[in-house]
Amino acid sequence: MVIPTFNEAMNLELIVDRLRTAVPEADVLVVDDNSPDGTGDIADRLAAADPQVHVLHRTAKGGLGAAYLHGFAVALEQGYDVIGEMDADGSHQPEQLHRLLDALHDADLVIGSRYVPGGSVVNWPRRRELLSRGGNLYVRLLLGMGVKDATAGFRLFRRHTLEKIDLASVTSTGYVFQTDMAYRTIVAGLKVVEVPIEFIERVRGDSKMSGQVASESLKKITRWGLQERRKQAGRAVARRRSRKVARGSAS
Ligand SMILES: Nc1nc2c(ncn2[C@@H]2O[C@H](COP(=O)(O)OP(=O)(O)OP(=O)(O)O)[C@@H](O)[C@H]2O)c(=O)[nH]1
Ligand SMILES: [Mg+2]
Repeated sequence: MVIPTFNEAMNLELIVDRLRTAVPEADVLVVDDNSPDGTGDIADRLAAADPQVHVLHRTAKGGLGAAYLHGFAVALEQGYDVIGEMDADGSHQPEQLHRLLDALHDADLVIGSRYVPGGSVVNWPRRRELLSRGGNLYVRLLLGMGVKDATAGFRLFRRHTLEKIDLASVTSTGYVFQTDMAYRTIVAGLKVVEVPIEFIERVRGDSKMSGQVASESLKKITRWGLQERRKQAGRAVARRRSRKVARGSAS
């Protein structure tokens, strides 16, 4: 499980302990962007005490996507067959990870989803939920993707899924990274399965959600959506042409 952290000193130890207790066979890789609050030192202490906990120190805050890409590269190199994502702030409950593991036998990517039946969000102000639901609706409409919670960050990838996606070409740094990865998985012809989870708003520490992160999402999703429409239009024209050719050669 890759856990990206930026200023999570108040959360990291508890979440790693919960994860190691809930799923003892899971190894943990904390990817810290040189947090000024000392999260990296806490991660080092946890790693020194537990051989299944590892830390990747990065030099500066580079965004969630960049941290995950770095973590994935390390996990792939180490030979892991299943590589997961989870937030450090307690929003994703390690005790529910088994739900994702159970679904993995029939999936290339499993998403812990707030918006499938049985999924829920605890303690979000109405505005925040509307923003998240609106964002997901926009993604579904523009990209024509069936995924209900494309922005969710509690996930399990099979190794071959990450190998099939061209990770070197992923440039999304903020939270749009999640949508980007789900979209690429589907475009690669692989299977995405959503399982319901209960998402709990962070209790301690500050959110890293910002206007810049939100506007990166909006811009990228709009661009991909337009590209998708152009591709669909291109395919329709090609189909019409080939029908004409077929008719022409038949007469
Ligand atoms: N390494 C690294 N981790 C990050 C960065 N930005 C966010 N994170 C981590 O990514 C996870 C999700 O970030 P949050 O701030 O909780 O974002 P969020 O869940 O959308 O926002 P809230 O709902 O307000 O908590 C947390 O574990 C953060 O510490 C970053 O630039 N670098
Ligand atoms: Mg959070």
